[in-house]
Amino acid sequence: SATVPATTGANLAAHLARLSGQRGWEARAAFHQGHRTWTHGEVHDLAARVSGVLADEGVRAGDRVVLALPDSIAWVAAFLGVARLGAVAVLVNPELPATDHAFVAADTAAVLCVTGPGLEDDRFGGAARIGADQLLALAATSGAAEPHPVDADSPLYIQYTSGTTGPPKGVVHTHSDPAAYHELIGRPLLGITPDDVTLSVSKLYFAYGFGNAFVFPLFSGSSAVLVDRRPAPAAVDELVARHRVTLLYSVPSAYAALVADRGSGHEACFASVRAAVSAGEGMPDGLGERVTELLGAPVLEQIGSTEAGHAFCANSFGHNHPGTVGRPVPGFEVELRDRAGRPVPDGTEGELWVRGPTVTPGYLNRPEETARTLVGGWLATHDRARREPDGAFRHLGRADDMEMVGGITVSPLEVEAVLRTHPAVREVAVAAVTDTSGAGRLRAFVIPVTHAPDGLQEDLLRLARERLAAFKVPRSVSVVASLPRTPTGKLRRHLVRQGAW
Ligand code: 3SK
Repeated sequence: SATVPATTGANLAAHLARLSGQRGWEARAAFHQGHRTWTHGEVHDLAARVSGVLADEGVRAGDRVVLALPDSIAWVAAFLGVARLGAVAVLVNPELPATDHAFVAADTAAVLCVTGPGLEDDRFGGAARIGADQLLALAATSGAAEPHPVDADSPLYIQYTSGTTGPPKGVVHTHSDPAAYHELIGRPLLGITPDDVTLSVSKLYFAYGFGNAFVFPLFSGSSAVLVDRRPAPAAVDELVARHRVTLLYSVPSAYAALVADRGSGHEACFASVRAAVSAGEGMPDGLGERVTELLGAPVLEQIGSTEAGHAFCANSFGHNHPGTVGRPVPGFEVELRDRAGRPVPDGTEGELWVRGPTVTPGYLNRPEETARTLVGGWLATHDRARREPDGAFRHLGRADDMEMVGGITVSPLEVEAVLRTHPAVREVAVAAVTDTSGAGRLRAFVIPVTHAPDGLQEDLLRLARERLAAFKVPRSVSVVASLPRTPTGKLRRHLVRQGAW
């Protein structure tokens, strides 16, 4: 950026507003919330006036502003309003406990927090606070602030990611990243056009949801349905039918819930869907076929990370290899390395390392973590995978997923795959849980399809004994109502190990 002068053209909010005008999208639907639709023109006009309110509240270029509110038009306008000022939006889950919000506000030294309902307390420490409703009410009579000139690599937003240990880390992304998500993934791989309608089960404050339901619609002139909470299966049916959704983005556990309790075959409410994108973790065997049967559309699996910004491997209509996360997104390089960071021979399992245009410049305030994770421009994802002959990657779990039981390493994914073949099992997680003697014992936790049939636990243990080596057979099986997952659907195996969720 030293040689590229800062311009308002590089400012994401200014760029998107101009794009909408140039392409004639002003009167087209951009976001649907409840029974109201906002057009692209209305969104950019509202965002410009929100930037005026934020400037009046004292927000300046480079300041951090926490957005702690559910997916809504207020979220969209606040993000673009912050971007227009050259300030940095900090995206957080509004449902986090107060201590987590306090941590994020302090870590980012936020000047202002835009909050949703129920967050009126003083959890954000010294930062000022404005409610989303008040922000929109003030915007109704406010003028717009001028877009602030920025470099393409000026920070635009920060998302938090939790490691297996230590506090969450703030991942920084820049003003040029969203255009790259669309130019590398949304347009070429998903073929998004102005006629598409998106429903993303993953929320806007996550990397997956941010690209799906905010970036792609604004860069393509299409629209997205915004829902404040993760929709239950019946709500997905209703929203897809009402808005004639064409692109459904979800995660394997939510797809499993969507297909559960249904007969076989296609259901008419899904007639508009042209693709079901899945990320967050691998699709269990057989689930992709059941989703395709129900929706009448292909399942396109992909993998990404908060640090990469969006997907770095993806299937597409032109090349869909079920059971894999697809080939590297053109523009990204992907390598498999061993634990020491050396490339592994083709066909062998290794850890995924990624290099590409949207990889984060680093973690906020964490130089050591940044140096460990970003080595020579390559991002260590800690995902294990194997390259298939067609160049697609088969995801084999997290590098930190292996369990030690009696001094022997066990892949919980292998045990889970066996237990999942039982027709009464909807979801399963296996982990080594420390017992009162201090020893790690393999334990399985299952969510049944409906209610647990009599003798389910004994059946599952019998199945495990038949199919697995003795040291891989769980000591016990517990029926649970939920499993600890990130909102993008990844299992929080460290919480399963602690038996605490
Ligand atoms: O969780 C993922 O694998 C993912 C996929 C696409 C975009 C972003 C993310 C985090």
